[in-house]
Amino acid sequence: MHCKILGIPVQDGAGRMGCEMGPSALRTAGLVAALTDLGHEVSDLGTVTPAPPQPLIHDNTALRALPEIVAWTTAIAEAAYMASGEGMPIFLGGDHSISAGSVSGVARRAAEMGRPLFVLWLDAHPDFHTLETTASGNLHGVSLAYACGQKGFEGYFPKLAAPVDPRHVCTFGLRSVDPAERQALAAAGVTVHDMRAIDEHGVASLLRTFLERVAAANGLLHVSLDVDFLDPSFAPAVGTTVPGGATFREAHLAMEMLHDSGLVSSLDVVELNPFLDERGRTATLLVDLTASLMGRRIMDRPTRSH
Ligand code: 5AB
Ligand code: MN
Ligand code: MN
Ligand code: MN
Repeated sequence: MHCKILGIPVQDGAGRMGCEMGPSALRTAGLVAALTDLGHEVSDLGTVTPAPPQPLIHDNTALRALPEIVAWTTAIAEAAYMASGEGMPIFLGGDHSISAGSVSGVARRAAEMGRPLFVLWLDAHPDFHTLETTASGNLHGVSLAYACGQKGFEGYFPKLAAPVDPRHVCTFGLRSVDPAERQALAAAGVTVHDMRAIDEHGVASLLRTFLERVAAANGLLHVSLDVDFLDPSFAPAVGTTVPGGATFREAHLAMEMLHDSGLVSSLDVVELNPFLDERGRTATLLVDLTASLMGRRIMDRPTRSH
């Protein structure tokens, strides 16, 4: 596989500074070598740069850095579109606002290829706020709603070439959902596997069912990995810690199953805040999870190809 790495050092979408160091920390933790060791060809395409922000006024006075995130989204969507279609783009955040661009860019490519795009959102949060409903105003909490074509982004964020069908989205690991998000997820038909469901049924059975749907539809699959999917005891380097997250092995199992499915076509690794890390352990865990997704395994197993 040809892995195409893009550094996207956005931090204005999060409530605290530090995510701009994410791409550097992931590179320092050995991402390129981990992928090369697995036999992949790796191209580091460098750092995405945004256009200059244009002034924007919105009624929701809580919104923070709207012009900056809109400018980033435009640039990221174009870079994601250009990097997709062949090989495996890996988008290194940066806070989770980068996925407004990465998902919309790969969705445009998938539509051109005539393939439905599915999204697996591994996160403590659904990031399903609109510009109206967000109370914190932090735009890392709206990216999935935007990519799914939810209302209220028109005139602010770039027009979507191909909105993701919310019924093709699976949120996994949720344990912090705001009331407006709860309603919007249900109305849009997003699949929600919260931590309660994972406790009750396990990662394997829930994920297998979703992957079977993707395969049956001949879909492409974008995986968006927010650090806070993991329990903070394993992954402390994140601004939005929520207890009760995925364990070390639950996260690896998800990655191993994703690899074996042969369905994943692009990946975000987001929300790493190296300023909050403990001697690089979160960055190292994220590199190891990416390696599991790209084929590192304990023992040999068959892999499907689609
Ligand atoms: B993350 C919250 N829903 O809107 C909000 O980390 C949290 O990308 C958003 O998942 C968390 O501020 C965004 C309370
Ligand atoms: Mn998130
Ligand atoms: Mn989150
Ligand atoms: Mn469908």
